Amino acid sequence: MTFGRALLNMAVPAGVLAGAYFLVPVVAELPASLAGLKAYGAYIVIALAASVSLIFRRGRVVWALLTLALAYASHGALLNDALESFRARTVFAALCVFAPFNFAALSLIEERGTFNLHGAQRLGVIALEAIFTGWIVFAGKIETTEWAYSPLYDTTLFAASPIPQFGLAAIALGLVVCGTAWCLKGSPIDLGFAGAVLAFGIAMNGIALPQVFAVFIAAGALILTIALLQDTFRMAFRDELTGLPSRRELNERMMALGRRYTIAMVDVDRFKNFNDTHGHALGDQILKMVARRLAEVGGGGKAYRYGGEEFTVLFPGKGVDAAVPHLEALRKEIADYKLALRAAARPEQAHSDKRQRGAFRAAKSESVTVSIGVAQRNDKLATPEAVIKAADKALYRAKHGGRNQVSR
Ligand code: GH3
Ligand code: MG
Ligand code: MG
Repeated sequence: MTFGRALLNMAVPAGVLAGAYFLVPVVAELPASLAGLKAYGAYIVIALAASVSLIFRRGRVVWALLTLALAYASHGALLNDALESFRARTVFAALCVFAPFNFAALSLIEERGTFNLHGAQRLGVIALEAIFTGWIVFAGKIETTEWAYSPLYDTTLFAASPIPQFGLAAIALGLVVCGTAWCLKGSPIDLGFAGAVLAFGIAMNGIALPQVFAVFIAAGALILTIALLQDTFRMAFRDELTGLPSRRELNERMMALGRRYTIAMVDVDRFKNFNDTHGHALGDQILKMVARRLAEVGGGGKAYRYGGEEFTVLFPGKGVDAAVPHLEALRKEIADYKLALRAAARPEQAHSDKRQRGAFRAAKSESVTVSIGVAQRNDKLATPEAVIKAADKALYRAKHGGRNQVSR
């Protein structure tokens, strides 16, 4: 993920939080006839968000929304006495710790849907958190609650916040974990979890003002919904294995081309052989390597996975002569790449002596080549489909000419 794209992605949760900030005074001024909206607005947003998550089978988002819903319900049911009673203090502290924990845990686990054993386990964890909190309240474990409120550091820095330092630390940690998961996996949903932690933190900090609490809990649910939609969009238009834009995006892009463009079809040479010899997993590695090179092709070219081991590179506004040098560079770069085969793939070598094994490993590397066919739009080839056909014919010539070459 590039830095620019990361910033662009962060604009979504930042924008929702900014919107929430400006919505708070509006909600505070709502007339009495709209009191229901004040009280139930957050539930409406959460319910809508949950419906979308269930339709798209994003269990992780469902559990995150349940966490927000429980926080909001606790506020209505338990926290109305300005955090003075033992019960309110206990529930508040538990929420401050468990909610960020849930978001962080959800950012780390894999998507496994909602209504299955995995979902039951996740629901079980949330239920345990609620039972534990209830037990402290009903068993009157005052020391435990007071312990949660005891400061970690002797500072007055956070004195203005009702959130105990313990909870602030949990929220900060939750932000770091979700943010790191996002950086590592690049899924907008993990960024959504980070945004939801922040929204939750602001809501808890504003617990004394019901409108702040409601608006920011709703903001958390909205952030999660948008993240989920972004993730779904990404799945539709990105190829999962290589991360390149998919054929669907290529088709859309082709509809919007001008009068001058060049299309290249790229096909991995003897790839069936490679798969048969080294297995599909290594074949996938090769496709990823080829895709990485393709993604960085120069000359304004944009690469797509056409299907299987075939790729398309579009050069909008460019003729063949301008595109070919970049395709030649690409072809050479791929041919020069050596994929080291892992020792684990050859267990019979595991016990041989180290030096010999090292020498063997160095000798055992694989490389692949690609053939490229290229054509530009002209009066005879007036549609993208015709240009692709011509590029395919050129690719056929490259294969017959001995592969590992660019043909036009
Ligand atoms: P040529 O040089 O003529 O292109 O030979 P080829 O073997 O590459 O051509 P062919 O089209 O017959 O074989 C394509 C092979 O690509 C078939 C399949 O094994 C492999 N393949 C297609 N998609 C994938 C994929 O996603 N992963 C892996 N590992 N292999 C794939
Ligand atoms: Mg092929
Ligand atoms: Mg091939």
